[in-house]
Parts: sequence; structure tokens; C-alpha cells
Amino acid sequence: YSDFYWFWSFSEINRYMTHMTVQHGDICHTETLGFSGEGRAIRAMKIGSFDGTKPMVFLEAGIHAREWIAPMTAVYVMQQLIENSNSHDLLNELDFIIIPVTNPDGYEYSHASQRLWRKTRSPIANSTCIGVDGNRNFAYQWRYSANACSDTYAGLEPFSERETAIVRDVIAQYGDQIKLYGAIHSYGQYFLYPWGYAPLLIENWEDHDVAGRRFADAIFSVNGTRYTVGNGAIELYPAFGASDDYAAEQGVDISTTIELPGGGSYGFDLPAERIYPVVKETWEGMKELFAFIAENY
Ligand code: 0X9
Ligand code: ZN
Repeated sequence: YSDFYWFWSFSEINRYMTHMTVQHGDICHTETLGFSGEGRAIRAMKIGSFDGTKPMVFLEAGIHAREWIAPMTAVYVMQQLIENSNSHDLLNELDFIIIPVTNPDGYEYSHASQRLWRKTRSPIANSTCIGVDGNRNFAYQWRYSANACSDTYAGLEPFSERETAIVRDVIAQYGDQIKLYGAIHSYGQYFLYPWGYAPLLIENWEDHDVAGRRFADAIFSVNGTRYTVGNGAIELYPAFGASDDYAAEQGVDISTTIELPGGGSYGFDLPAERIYPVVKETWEGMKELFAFIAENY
């Protein structure tokens, strides 16, 4: 599919979202949720009826700038939900909020200047270093970190970053309606669930595990890609102040971090010809995940 032969720029993603709402205004609309540290609009695609009666799915991608396959996956999920009439049955059962590029300043910087940039681009008081790791900047089990130059710098306080405050506000606005939160990252082929700050299982970990296995099995049957399903701190590493734990603590029923496949020289820079196979297989997993939510919540 020719659209998925290259990594889209931030403006290409925005143009696509606008185009979708013009073409399919009956089932989707975009909303500017707020602005990044450098003033870029952070937009969400909302797909479904939003009549307040349906379980809601909240997908967030691109909080880490260099993980370019994540926004592409979010765009592909949008496209399938909106333009593929086979998935329109899902829209009778669920509402979707998708933020494809949560950290546009970092995303642009990773395109223009430094391919492996991870953090936001906000200046840090009393430091010459720039940027906060968005996925260490959430309020649950947040920890002070001394080194502003580190790639996992947590910021001066939780939600110091406009980008993470926007994610917080979506969760607060829809509250109990959000049944699935999915943070889309790369890389490593993991479906991770809470708690991620320590090797402790969330009380409904078995539901997370069933959901994760459905996701992983569906992906495996496309091309044999294997995912590891399990607790984030055990299967990958513990991380304080991450979005998955925050969403779970706020009462979202199923909260996951999905680590997509890697490639290239550094893992984050998979070659463009891998985009389509990855987004396509991931969509098969996503459909199972959405079905799990529709069936159980
Ligand atoms: O370290 C992260 O933020 C995530 N991995 S990444 O390579 N994309 O940076 C993993 C976060 C998993 N969640 C928790 N451990 N809470
Ligand atoms: Zn990441």
C-alpha cells in the first residue's frame, strides 16, 4: 500500500487527519487537544459516535520521538477504522481516540536534526540539556531524577510537560468510559501490562494477559512475528512515572504499552519497506484487542 512506503512527516500526518474528517465527517473528527512546548498543535482523531454510551479506546503514539513506526501504526489503525468498511461494525460498539504524535517537537527534531532523539524539546532550568522523557513524566510512582541530560530524565515534577498533561487531561475528561489505554512504542515486540514501576502484578492482570495473548496470537498468524506478553517491569525493565501505570491507576481497565518490532542499525530506524508489513500485522492484533474490549466491557 503506497501510503506506507515512507515515514510521514508531522505535517503529512496532520494533512491526512484533516483529509479524513473532510471525507468521512459522519464517523470521525479531529480535535486539537492543546499545544506542545514549542507550540505545535497536538491533535487527536476521534472515531465513532461519541454518544457517551460506548466503551472507549484511547491510543497514544509518538511520545518517544525516534520511534517512528509508532505514529505510522496509529495512522494505519485510523485508516482501517475509517476507510475499511469491514471494521465499521466495531464503530457500533466502541469509540476511539487516537493521538498519533504525542510529542511533535521531538518528532520533528528526530526528522530534521537528530535521528535518535527521544525526549520532548523543553528547556530545563539550570541545565544546558534539553527535554524530558514523556514516559517518565506521569504522576503515578513518579521519581525525581538528577540528570537532566539523561534520555530518561523525568522532569522537575509530574506533568511538567504540556504533552503529558494533554494525555492526563484526556484520561480525566472521559474517566470511566475509557476501557483500553494503549501506548504505542518501539521496539522489542512486547505487550506489557502494569505495574511497570516494579515487578508487581495489577489485580486484573489475568484480563490483561488474555487480551495480550489475543493480540499476540493474531499477529503471529500473519507472518510469524512473536510477541512477549507480560508485566512491564518483569519482561522489560521497571520504569517510574510511565503512562501505562498512570492510566491503570486512574481506573482504565486494560492498560498496555505495546513495543512494536525494531530494525535498522539502532532498532528505532527500521527501513521504510518494513512499515507496511509491521502496520498490517499490528492491525490484526489491534482488531482482536478491540474485540476483547467490546466483548468484556
Ligand atoms: O522505557 C519506556 O518508556 C518503554 N520502552 S521504550 O523503549 N519505548 O522507551 C517501556 C515502558 C514500559 N512501561 C513501564 N515499564 N512502566
Ligand atoms: Zn518508547
